[in-house]
Amino acid sequence: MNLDRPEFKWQALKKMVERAVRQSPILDIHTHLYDPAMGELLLWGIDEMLVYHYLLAEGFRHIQMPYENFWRLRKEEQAELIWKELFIEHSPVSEACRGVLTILHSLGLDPKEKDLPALRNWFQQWDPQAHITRCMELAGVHRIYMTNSPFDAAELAYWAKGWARDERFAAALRLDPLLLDWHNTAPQLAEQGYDVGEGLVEKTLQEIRRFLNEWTDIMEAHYVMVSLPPNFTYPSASDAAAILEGAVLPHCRERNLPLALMMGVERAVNPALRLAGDGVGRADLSALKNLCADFPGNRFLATALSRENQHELCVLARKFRNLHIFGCWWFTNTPSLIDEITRMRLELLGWSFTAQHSDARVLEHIIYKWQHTRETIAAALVDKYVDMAAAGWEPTFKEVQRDVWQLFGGAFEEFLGVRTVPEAAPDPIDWPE
Ligand code: HDL
Ligand code: ZN
Repeated sequence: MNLDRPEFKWQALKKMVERAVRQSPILDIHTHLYDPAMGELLLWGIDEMLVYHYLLAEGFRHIQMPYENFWRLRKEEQAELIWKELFIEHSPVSEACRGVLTILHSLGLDPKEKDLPALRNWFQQWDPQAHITRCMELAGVHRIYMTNSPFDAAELAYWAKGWARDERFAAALRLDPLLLDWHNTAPQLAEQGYDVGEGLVEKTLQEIRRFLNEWTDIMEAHYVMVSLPPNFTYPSASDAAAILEGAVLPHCRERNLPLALMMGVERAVNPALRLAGDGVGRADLSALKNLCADFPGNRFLATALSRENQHELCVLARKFRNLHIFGCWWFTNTPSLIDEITRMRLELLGWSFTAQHSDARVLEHIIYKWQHTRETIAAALVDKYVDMAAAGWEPTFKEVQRDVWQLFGGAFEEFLGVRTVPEAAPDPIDWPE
């Protein structure tokens, strides 16, 4: 028996690391959640959880009806079908299924409850504000970064009215239509009063910068973001490259904002699945390398959707200190890949990365995505600290707290150059021993 294994010789160290990971506050730097003042945009409750596009993709593997027939069903009917196929007739083994179990269990509900209407009644009793606070407390999340699009009609209606912001919800300015579909987006900017023509001449690029400045101010955006297809290249003669060079990157330098590149998503691989129809492709990371090298005055956040990109992404982060990599995004947000990717990052980058973002689309998602991530990352960190201890370097609890906070928001704050944890939150490393 190897008494050097954590469960024996390093029992105290193992428990200390698990406690620090369990307790750490979290900045959730990319989600699709919204400030509670944005009403119906913030999804929550059992039906939204069950029609989450991750579960729809898995449910469609059992549901034989034509896709269009499914889409014509009411949301409650869609949820009933998913519940039947993935939780009653099959054990809920997938990560997204287990997520529903974790949420129900954390909220004190019985995950083996067969009666969906009873669960529905339970959620409907909650006041949204109280439910948000409860979910954030259960998840240990101190700040939620939204994905805010000035091209989304539903969202525009709220920005037009304005409201007293909930400081727990920070904004990020999403630019996919501007960079990836300029031909159809130019008229939208023109309608909003920007003097843009189809040609990306200097006047148009200046007007795009005015658009970016105004939306950065309206949203109080903390970073700018775009998702990119696997075949995105830079440099190139594309509209995206011209708009990046002539407007977005100068804007980010002027406003001291990082640009987040989310690489390797192939949209609408199966359009019939709607939001569940996007796929993954290995991205050409030379685009990221060239952007980091050509624009040393810009800071880049980056995450890659393909497992095959992860090692190259780590090595790029070693080469460019204006690059900060984050998260196990979407199809890599599974225990086996979070474990593999996090260990790779710790071994190549130390603490200078952000381990995870939830990508939550439904409020309760933050409960499962962060509980599962904390479990997986704690196991990896125990091994790493045991390795250090075995070489004579045993950490104090405060050192572990400091390190863990780096992975869950501290490194991101350093990269942003600002403390973003709300003042009301406890100082991330001032916990009781
Ligand atoms: O482009 C993105 O931000 C992705 O996260 C998509 O929204 C995707 O549908 C998703 O929710 N992934 O988790
Ligand atoms: Zn997302």
